[in-house]
Amino acid sequence: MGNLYTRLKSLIGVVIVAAAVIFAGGLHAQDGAEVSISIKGHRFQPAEIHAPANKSLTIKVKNLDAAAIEFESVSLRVEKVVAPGTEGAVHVRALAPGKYEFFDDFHQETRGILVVQ
Ligand SMILES: [Cu+2]
Repeated sequence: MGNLYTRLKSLIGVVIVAAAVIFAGGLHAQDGAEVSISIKGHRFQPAEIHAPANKSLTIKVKNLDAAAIEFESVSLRVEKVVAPGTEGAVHVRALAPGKYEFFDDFHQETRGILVVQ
């Protein structure tokens, strides 16, 4: 029966590790919100993105165009160059509810809005 006890112990160990990983993953998800956006044909897709208030935010910007872009926002106080065919992550502080405009600083007609609520 010693063998069964050892196997049971290691099984419990595996379950505890799995539970810890799931728990840590859940905590991490609560740290901040994440939203994804693409640029294609010098347009943001979608042109309006939404995020929860009072949570730090990561905006993942995928540049599907052949030219570099610079994701920029005065009100969000961020700017980040994203090379063609790559994805950049823009980190934003926790925000009050409101609308925050952003644009591609290299192609200023390319504009979008972040709605925080
Ligand atoms: Cu700029």
